[in-house]
Amino acid sequence: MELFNEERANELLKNRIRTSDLEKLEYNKEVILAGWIENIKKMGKVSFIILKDRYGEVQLTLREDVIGDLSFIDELSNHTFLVVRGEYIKGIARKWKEVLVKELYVIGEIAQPLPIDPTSSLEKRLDYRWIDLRNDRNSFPIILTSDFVRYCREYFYSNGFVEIFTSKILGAPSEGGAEVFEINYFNRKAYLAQSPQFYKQMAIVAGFEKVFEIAHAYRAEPSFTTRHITEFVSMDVEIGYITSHHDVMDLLEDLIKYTMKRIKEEREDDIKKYYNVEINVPSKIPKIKMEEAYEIIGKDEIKPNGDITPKGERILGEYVKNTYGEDFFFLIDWPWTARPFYHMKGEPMKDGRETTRSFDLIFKGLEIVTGAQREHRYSVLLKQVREKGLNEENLRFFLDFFKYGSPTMGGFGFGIERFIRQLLEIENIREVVLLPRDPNRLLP
Ligand code: AMO
Repeated sequence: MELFNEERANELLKNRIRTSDLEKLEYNKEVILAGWIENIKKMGKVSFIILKDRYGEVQLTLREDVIGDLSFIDELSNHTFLVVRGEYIKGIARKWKEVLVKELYVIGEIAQPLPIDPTSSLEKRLDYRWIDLRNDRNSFPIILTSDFVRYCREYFYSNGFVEIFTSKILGAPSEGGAEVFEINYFNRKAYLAQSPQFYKQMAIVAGFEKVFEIAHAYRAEPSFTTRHITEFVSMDVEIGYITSHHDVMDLLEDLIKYTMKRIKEEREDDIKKYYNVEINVPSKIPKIKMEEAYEIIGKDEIKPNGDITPKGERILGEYVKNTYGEDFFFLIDWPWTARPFYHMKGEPMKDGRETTRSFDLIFKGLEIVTGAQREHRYSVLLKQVREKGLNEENLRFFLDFFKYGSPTMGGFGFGIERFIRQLLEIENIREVVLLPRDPNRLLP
């Protein structure tokens, strides 16, 4: 049998079905399948190939009395891409559906040997991500991310949101000077957006009432942790005419409940199969004030500016799980010293420390969202810029947004990779990303 015939292979590909489509077919039908070889078993006059595509696996049975000499099998190896025509038969294999091959062509040859195997380190797997992701467990977080983003869009579109696309090339850093990538923009300094913060707020000033954006954000985060990448997908929301940050939390809680329900409906079995994790749709997301949190975690887990350590987040996560049985909670009313200038100030703490109308959402002990009511009053905002010791001129364009009137507003930034990581209880955030970027990793 000739293994290479581009014209015939292309002809077959036009009528190709997915391996999972076999479920809907009756036996003895002719089918055309394509995919890569997962395994080859040579047995003499009858041989077997396990063919895999994104949707499943099928056993190809090759019989000498049907297609002649089988010696061509020696030229095939695992991961060779094939297209085959054959008959869907009621085979004897229990694990696989079976197709008796009538025609078989190679559509993609492989270089030997394969550079990775299931025991390879994460770094090595990421070097050869395109092969790594042929594995169903490894590709699942990417597919789940796609589902999750779709559920979010369902929610936003059915609740009157406008999807916006803000520029990722900025004239001034969007979240302060540290951790910003500087770029050369026609011999001027520009910066990659750390978040769409300023522009989503501008959209609200411009009269849009509810906006969202799902897009990359960039942070020159030099730390090598399992929860930071230099390029992440931020789901940003901003809404107008709010009365406090609690209105923003109500929206986020509703979004979490909706999307967790959709994940449970459509993906519970796969999540169990690949990651052995249960999906708990929250019934009520508890709120803990920062000043209460300080008492729960103890002094060692509080940073000088009033922020808390990752260990502090985990302690609180366990406290909430034990007290309320929930995986999510809001950590609210953060001290002014730990929040950016654009957050609106709130009621002082018992000890007189200034707070902000802000929150984080913690999921299984890790921050996945930051949000707040924004300061929309021009003179107060200007005062806050000065209080933080920031360069007023660099922020002039942003301050100007508020000079000509503005509604009250608030919103949040939601780290999609962090959410998926926590949901599947994956060790390293890089495993959730198609092509993660970190200080060492620029290729592939
Ligand atoms: P913040 O800086 O807390 O807030 O970012 C929001 C969320 O984005 C995710 N995130 C990251 N994920 C992976 N790698 C990183 N390096 C990384 N940095 C941030 C986290 C985090 O909770 N403008 C505000 C949001 C707002 O107030 O609307 C902001 O950017 O999940």
